[in-house]
Amino acid sequence: MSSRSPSRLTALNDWVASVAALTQPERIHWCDGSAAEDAALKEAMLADGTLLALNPDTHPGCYLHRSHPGDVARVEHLTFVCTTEREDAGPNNHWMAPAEAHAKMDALFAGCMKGRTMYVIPYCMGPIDSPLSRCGVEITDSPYVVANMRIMTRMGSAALARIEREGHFVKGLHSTGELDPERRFIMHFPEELTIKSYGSGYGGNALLGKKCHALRIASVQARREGWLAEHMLIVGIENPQGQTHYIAAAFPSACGKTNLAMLIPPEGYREKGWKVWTVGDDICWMRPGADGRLYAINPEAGYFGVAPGTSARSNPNALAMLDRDAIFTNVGVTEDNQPWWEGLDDRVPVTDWKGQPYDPAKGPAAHPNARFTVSAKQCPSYSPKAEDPRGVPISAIVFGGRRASLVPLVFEARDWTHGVLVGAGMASETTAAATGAVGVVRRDSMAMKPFCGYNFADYFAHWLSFGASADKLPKIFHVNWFRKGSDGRFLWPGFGDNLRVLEWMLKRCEGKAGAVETPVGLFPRPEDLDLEGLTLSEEARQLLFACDREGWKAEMASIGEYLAEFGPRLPAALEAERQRVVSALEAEAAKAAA
Ligand code: GTP
Ligand code: SPV
Ligand code: MN
Repeated sequence: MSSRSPSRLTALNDWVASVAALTQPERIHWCDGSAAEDAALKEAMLADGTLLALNPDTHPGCYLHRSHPGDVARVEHLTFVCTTEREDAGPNNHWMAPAEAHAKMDALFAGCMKGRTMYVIPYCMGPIDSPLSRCGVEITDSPYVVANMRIMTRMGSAALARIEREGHFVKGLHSTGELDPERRFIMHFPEELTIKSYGSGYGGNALLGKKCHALRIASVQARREGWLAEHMLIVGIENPQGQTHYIAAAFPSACGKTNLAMLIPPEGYREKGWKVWTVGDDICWMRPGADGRLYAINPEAGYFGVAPGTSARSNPNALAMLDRDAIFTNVGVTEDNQPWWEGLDDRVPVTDWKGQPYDPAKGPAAHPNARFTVSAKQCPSYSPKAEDPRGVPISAIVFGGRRASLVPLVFEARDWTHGVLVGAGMASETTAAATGAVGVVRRDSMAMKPFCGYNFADYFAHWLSFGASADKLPKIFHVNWFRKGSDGRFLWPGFGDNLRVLEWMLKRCEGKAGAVETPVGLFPRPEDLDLEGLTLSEEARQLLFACDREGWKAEMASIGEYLAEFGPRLPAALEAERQRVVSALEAEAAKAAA
């Protein structure tokens, strides 16, 4: 273990010293990211019960962590963007004045690490040698956070060397505190490239490289520097001719990014030679390259994935990477000490996520937001291009959400501006990834509602600006894997079969697939998709491909009300585009009536 601070990093050393003076830890440990350091930390966490070892024969190197039962997901109502001007945070964020927020947080942090070790974690988001990557340092008193950051980021000496070279980094200060929801805040200071998080040890609240840095802070930097920081998976689709095209897709939390990023092609596709390559499953940083295309990197090095629903049928790639060197948080365990969650298989667990004897009457064995943390390199479909410092060129951008009604399986935006409207207007049912009600439809522009570090009005303008600056932009699509039939069940089989939809998109990019123009966008007919080997009900064929004009009129009106919340700051071009769609719907209705 290295406990010496690096000498030539004045800004970093000064900040660490000032944090230590505030939090008063017993020890300071500079993380080097080594295997020995990881082993020693895990040893200590096993000793104090932070981690429980899982079955070493079936799951070598795997551990279970049970969080505090009141600390199981992101807390959007306690997450703030603290800009000098309230308007810069926008109606999409909770806001607090920076001075007030610092005072509030520093009062919580004062003396909070007494008797404990303060860990200093230098990390790099993105391949260590990529110009698209950015570094940060997280200070935390949680060894569980250190172990997760080691998997999720490029953590340790190499990152420190890059910070030393570049001289700047994002500062993140975290303490688990008392895990009291009344003393829990996740604060962002984009103008100072600083994050302060107190009172939660969970996921996006505590692993500050992820949502706090790579989305909320990075989105602000991206706007300033002409790139995009998005809540998107990145997947490569290799066709039987051996060409690989990359797709970036934004779905809200727990709406299918990890699953789409590592899908297994349907049998007929596999036989023909289709392959899928996973670049990233949650976050995408992209910028125009010299050739006018958008190039994307995955800033993360691991997956912090939803466990429930992951099975040999739904996501065999995920299952294959979870039998060694993984951390499971809030799952149940079987009699022989294997991790278990709802949807995995039909074994019956003995212990639930709270450590109580499993009793189905008392709720699920795994918390609905139970997660696994695992290195991306363990994924069988891990793309060889994922480490490419140049990133991968994006052919299509996809937006999508959980919509039980109205929204078809897939449609294409007519151009970039229309695509930005489609992304800005998207909505989805809320999930267990954040605390609060589940299943409520809300607008979640570009799946960034909880993650955009600035005013959405400015964010939409930033998206629109690419229409003029990059000349070989991806086509934009919208998908919905979650449309339900009259029996309340999903109409589309989803998972591997989603490749059928991706193939149509890539063919559209090459001008090789049909579509019908509607006021809402370009819709495939069932015969435009390869549905061979699938049995879809008549209702599914009807609803998945139909454009419900009346329903869309109401939807466009509702999107209008939503966009109006952003006031005069909303780009006029976006409202004009919405008007264009409304007019097209009305013109069609008038023609039908005539
Ligand atoms: P975050 O990590 O929270 O950002 O979530 P995510 O977008 O990566 O979602 P993930 O792929 O983990 O899927 C969340 C849940 O949706 C899981 O329970 C999946 O089984 C389920 N799911 C994913 N894809 C599909 C699909 O195509 N159809 C259906 N019906 N369910 C799906
Ligand atoms: C999400 O909620 O979108 C996640 C999980 O990916 S967390 O890291 O908690 O944000
Ligand atoms: Mn996510």
